[in-house]
Amino acid sequence: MRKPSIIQTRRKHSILKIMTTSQTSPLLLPKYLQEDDLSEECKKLLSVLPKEKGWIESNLYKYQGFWIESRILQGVISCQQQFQAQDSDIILVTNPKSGTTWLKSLLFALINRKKYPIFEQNHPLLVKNPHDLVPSLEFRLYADGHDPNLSSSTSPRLLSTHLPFTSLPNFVQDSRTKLVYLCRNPRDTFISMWHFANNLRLHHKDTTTIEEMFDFFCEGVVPFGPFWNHVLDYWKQSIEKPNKVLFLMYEEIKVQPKLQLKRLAEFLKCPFSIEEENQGVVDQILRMCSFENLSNLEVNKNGKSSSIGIEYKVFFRKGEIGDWKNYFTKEMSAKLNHIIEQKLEGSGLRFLYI
Ligand code: PAP
Repeated sequence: MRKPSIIQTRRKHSILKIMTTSQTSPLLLPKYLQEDDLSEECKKLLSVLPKEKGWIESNLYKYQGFWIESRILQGVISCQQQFQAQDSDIILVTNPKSGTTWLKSLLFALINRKKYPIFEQNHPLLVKNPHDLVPSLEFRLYADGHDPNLSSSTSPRLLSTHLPFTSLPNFVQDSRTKLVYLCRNPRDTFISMWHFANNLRLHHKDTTTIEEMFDFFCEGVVPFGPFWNHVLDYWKQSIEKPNKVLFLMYEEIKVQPKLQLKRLAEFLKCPFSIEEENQGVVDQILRMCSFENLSNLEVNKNGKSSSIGIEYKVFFRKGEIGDWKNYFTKEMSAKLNHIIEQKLEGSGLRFLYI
């Protein structure tokens, strides 16, 4: 007989925890996690979706094969129904905690380098958080269920999503919209997610352990997970449609930043000229978007998102490769090695520096 999965064995335990955390006032939660203003359609759907313990909010729900928090579901459905992609759109896609904030800043600086010379006083990246410059479809633009009317936005529109490939709005798949996918090794992604969730969960009295959340991660029960399906679907698309999907890795950008930024620029058809290279524009962009620079800006140290109600500083922790080594036990490492081997087999994809 098959051993009961961690999900089954912990279900009873989860329900008890959910009851405890749901007693906390929703007013203490970040705005985007408050469930009280969900549409009736969304509430109805939630009542029939499979449910598990959430990382930040009480619950995660399984929708179209991936796990999602209730409030985000509304934004997902709305953008799936209403978003009309344009051929010139550029959409950044990531698993949460794969370096989204960093790549948003790089994309914005790169695409707008003529309009906003790098490091010029009042450059938007020096006074705004990258999430406000490259808005998320499901967290931001469609979060309240309404069509935000993006028709007047300047082209190219820079947007982002955490949606798995198969759940992207049809228009995105059918158009010439470019997708920039950023992947990070699962160990650091998990640790980053663990810290992020702890930060936002501080308001609840919760005693979730790292081992428990690690087991959920391995089972695929993590926002927008399973992690593997997310990464592998975009990996395959990047091989099949190299002009539509660019697959980048956090670790590669860390190790060869110039090379990867130039790759990104070429993919987006805005390569650096020799003149720009001689003037040091590539280095300037990398410096402006570095962890050191962004995390020390006033907006990112003390600012807060008005739309999603989260302090920007939670998006900047360490920004390093290999922090997982400070947390993983030998058992966790062996378990993840085994899963990685199984999941990536035959795909040609390899996680770096793990
Ligand atoms: P999101 O998917 O919720 O938007 P995301 O930006 O992907 O979050 O995750 C934040 C991670 O990116 C943090 O990683 P850590 O927890 O391992 O430290 C954060 O430190 C890292 N990060 C943010 N900005 C940068 C940057 N400029 N360079 C490198 N890493 C960064």
